[in-house]
Amino acid sequence: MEIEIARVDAVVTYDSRGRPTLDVMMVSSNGNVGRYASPSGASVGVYEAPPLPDGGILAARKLVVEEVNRILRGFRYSSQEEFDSMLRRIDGTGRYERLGSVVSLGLSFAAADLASKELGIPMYRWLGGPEKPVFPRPLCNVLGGGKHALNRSIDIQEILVTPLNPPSYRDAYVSAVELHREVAKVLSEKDHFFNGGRNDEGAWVTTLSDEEAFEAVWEAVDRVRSDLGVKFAVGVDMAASSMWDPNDKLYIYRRNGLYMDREEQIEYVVELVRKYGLSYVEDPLHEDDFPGFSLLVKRLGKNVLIVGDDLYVTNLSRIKLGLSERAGNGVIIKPNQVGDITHSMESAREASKAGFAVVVSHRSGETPYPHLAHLALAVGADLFKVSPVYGERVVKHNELVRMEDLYGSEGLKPMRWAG
Ligand code: 2PG
Ligand code: MG
Repeated sequence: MEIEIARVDAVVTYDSRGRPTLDVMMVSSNGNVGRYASPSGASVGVYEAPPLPDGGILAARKLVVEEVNRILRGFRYSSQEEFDSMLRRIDGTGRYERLGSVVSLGLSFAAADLASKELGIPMYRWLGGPEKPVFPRPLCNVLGGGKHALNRSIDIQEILVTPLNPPSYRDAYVSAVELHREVAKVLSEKDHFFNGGRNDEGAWVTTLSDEEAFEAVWEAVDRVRSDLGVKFAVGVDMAASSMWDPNDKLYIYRRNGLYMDREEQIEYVVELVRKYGLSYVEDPLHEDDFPGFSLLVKRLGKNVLIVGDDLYVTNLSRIKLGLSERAGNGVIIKPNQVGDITHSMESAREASKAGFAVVVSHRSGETPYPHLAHLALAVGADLFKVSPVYGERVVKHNELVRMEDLYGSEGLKPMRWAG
């Protein structure tokens, strides 16, 4: 079945951090409406597609309401690939340098939303997912620092948890919310300055040191385990590109006052993993250090996921390079890093074919759309990296809970690497 576009429109709105984005609206000739607004990052990889065209957000809107609307009026598509290849033709640069990802991803997801409404099927089915999918596990930021907390909390950007034994997405999500709440209780006991403050993603911020923060999270994990019987794996996003000073070739831990060269950073990561029983480490090294990632896989990769975010920026050619060098054993998929759904799905499939774990992830500045949840189901993601609280995140977890209730599930993805 073909979907015929009657009209495309866009309104300048704001993401959860108050940065401008575009709420894109696509209307079919049958009168259905698809919508989406692209999110934004704070720890942005240098190889990401640019979010906005020259001229900023107003130029982005002008592009949609004038040029794109003119070209897409009357355009028909019967698959996401067909729509996204049209999008690439309109852009003409190969990486959305002219449109920017706010425009391209806004259109790509609006087209997917529209198609699922036209066909009366959930979006993950439109994207080729099975009727009854295997669900990812939630991977939730509970204690945060780095750029998401104005560098006034811990130096490590995120301490993350993932529930190991709940049988359903609903139970897994509920236990992650419980854990998030328990972390606050522990912080109010241990950190006299704790005032309930949270960062961009709703993770708690603290004046404790990085190491004390790990202790606090483990304390909360132990309590939830004895109260509810739920076990958790604990991990980190070091977001090391944000710490890296390319001139001095040092990683800078601003609050702890530490400076580490590459070898020291590697040893520090290994030490953290061993000392705090970490099962997940994202971006332990900066975005160009493919060999460093390979080294960490050799040393830790049997029981620990070493995941590239800024390293790969969801880009298929960078991922191919990393797969051949085993630079990591997991990859972050953030659709706005490459600007359309098709490219994101190709990257996820390629990585998962090579045995890499696929982690579909939110951005720190999000929008209140659930669509990312459908991408995770369609690619059979292992983990769904979205904070457990704040409306723009909750809506994504709730979508998975709803899909599980409505269409059933083949269970949750196994945690191959945890322990
Ligand atoms: C990350 C993300 C999400 P940002 O680094 O993984 O947590 O942050 O969107 O700021 O890049
Ligand atoms: Mg990251």
